Amino acid sequence: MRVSQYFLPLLRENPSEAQIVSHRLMLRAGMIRQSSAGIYSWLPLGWRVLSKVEQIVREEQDRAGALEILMPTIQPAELWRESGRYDDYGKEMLRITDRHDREMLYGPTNEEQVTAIFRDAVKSYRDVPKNLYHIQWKFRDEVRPRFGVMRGREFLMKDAYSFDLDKEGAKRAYNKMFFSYLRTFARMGLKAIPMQAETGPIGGDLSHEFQVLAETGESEVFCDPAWLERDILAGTVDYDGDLEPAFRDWTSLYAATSDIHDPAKCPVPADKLATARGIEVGQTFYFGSKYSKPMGAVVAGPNGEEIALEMGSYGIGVSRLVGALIEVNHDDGGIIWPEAVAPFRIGLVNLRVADEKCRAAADDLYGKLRNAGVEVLYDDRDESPGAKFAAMDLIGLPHQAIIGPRGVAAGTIEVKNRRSGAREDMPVEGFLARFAGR
Ligand code: 5CA
Repeated sequence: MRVSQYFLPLLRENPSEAQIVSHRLMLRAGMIRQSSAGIYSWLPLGWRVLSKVEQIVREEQDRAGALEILMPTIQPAELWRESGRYDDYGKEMLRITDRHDREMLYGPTNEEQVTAIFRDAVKSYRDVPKNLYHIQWKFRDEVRPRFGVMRGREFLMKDAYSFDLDKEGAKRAYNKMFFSYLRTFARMGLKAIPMQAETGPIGGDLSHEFQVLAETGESEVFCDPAWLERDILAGTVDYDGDLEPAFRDWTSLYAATSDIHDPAKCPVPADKLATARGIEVGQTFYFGSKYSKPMGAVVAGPNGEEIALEMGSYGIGVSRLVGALIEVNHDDGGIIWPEAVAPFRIGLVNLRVADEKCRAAADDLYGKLRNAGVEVLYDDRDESPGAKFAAMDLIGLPHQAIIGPRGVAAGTIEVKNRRSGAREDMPVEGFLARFAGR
């Protein structure tokens, strides 16, 4: 993509409404624009990152055996009356009346909707277990939407729902999601620690919040520092095997949010306990028959007996993750994208657009990178080198390839690593071998 043809409305100044760094940088880097409080449009650069985050979430859900569906954003109120949550949910639910005076709502979550789908389609124990998920926009009329996409009113969530015949089955489903979450966040380069949690309005008796440690996190968290050494990607997760021993091992290390943490009962001595702030990027719940019983989601067992399905639900804040990624990956110059979610891998900068040789060299390299399928953003604008460097640092692509008269004469490209700041002059062929696999 050429910057001259892109839609990248960068801001030079810090927007006054943004209190935290991810919100500031997402506005300045032209990733999002606010539509109304807590509701955002995603511009091309932001949309690319959101899509990459979404794709990693999807791949790890699929790997764990969950099946992707897509449920609507607007749901009928009747469903929520069946579960008894219509009145309980209070002002956080956006209620809508259609032209026929039917009561509808913009879904804040989908337990009722998915339970109704399952109840109507599945009648026999043979068709269980299943785990259905979707990646869809939610609406919660938060009292204080703030911090940009971190606490929005409209936000993108991945929510999965498991259906099992008994508690043991439901625990197996829970374990699969638990490990798929560890892998999902690790693939984005995030250290997300599962913490025992309260279940809140979703209900149930087993729940973990996955917290990414960051100074600006909304929750106060406590954990065994040994958590920080763990790496889920170092091994493989056997989703067909018994995950319970591994689950026990991972959860044997202490980790709790301030809602649950009790210094008197904490097994880690106070001087060894890590205290930090966390951003909740996901939460898992096991709640048994809380929805299946009132909504009549039952199947016939092997002897014809009626079995109320055992359920769990598993959410990931997909749009919040984009903010969380920036909170832990930035410096004074701007964002520093981990490769896995970077909107483009390489930022190609032509320092001297008026120079025929520079232009030819940059165009040639751009064509070769594109042909090799490398995601490259090419700054071909007639701007000062200073402005171009600042823009590249701000948008945070992992590698910058800089073309100027000196390098063109020598047949080299200056390559800058955004994270380390290291610069190196590379021959064009060496550069292509490294980044375009030639
Ligand atoms: N139905 C369950 C799980 S599917 C559920 O709704 N869980 S939740 O309430 O914990 O939300 C799941 C995730 O969505 C949270 O962990 C958080 O990362 C994200 N999330 C929740 N509220 C917001 C919000 N207002 N803005 C951005 N992300 C949010």
